[in-house]
Amino acid sequence: MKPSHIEHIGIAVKSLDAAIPFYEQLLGSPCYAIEEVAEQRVKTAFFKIGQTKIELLESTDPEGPVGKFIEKKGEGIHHIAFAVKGLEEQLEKAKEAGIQLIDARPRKGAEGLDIAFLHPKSTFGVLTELCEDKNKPE
Ligand code: CMX
Repeated sequence: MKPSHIEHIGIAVKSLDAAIPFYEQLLGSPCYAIEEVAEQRVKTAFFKIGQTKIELLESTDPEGPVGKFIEKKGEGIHHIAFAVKGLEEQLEKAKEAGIQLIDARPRKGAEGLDIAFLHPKSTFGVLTELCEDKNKPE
């Protein structure tokens, strides 16, 4: 798939209000965006570190993916997201290679990116996201 870089690391937290000041201090830069992704039942907060972002995820519903994750495993790294080109073709290739897709087709995620998840059962236990920013100039 040859991703260009790690687009972001998603970290599940119980409270954005509690976690944001820590990450602002750790990274030495302010949280630059807070966005609710209603479809995913999360509220997200973003920080930049080089080309990569840290995405804090607070659940808005205990039955949503992050709510269930925190209930089962507690706070911590939830997923890793790789920036790819040609997401649709990459998903086809992943499927052909026998990787279990959570999203068979790209959908819209935070910050307007096209995203798709690969199942952690197929990726050595790490929930893996592929994403493409179609608005980014080449
Ligand atoms: N990382 C690693 N493993 C995970 C995981 C995660 N984030 N979430 C669940 N799992 C594991 C579970 O521990 C479980 O393993 P065992 O069978 O060994 O116990 C297995 O995956 C299945 O878990 P489950 O609880 O039965 O299934 P869920 O209903 O929780 O679904 C998953 C898990 C990954 C399919 C679901 O969370 C999903 O579709 N995730 C993609 C969407 C998402 O995470 N959205 C939130 C972020 C959105 C954003 O960034 O904008």
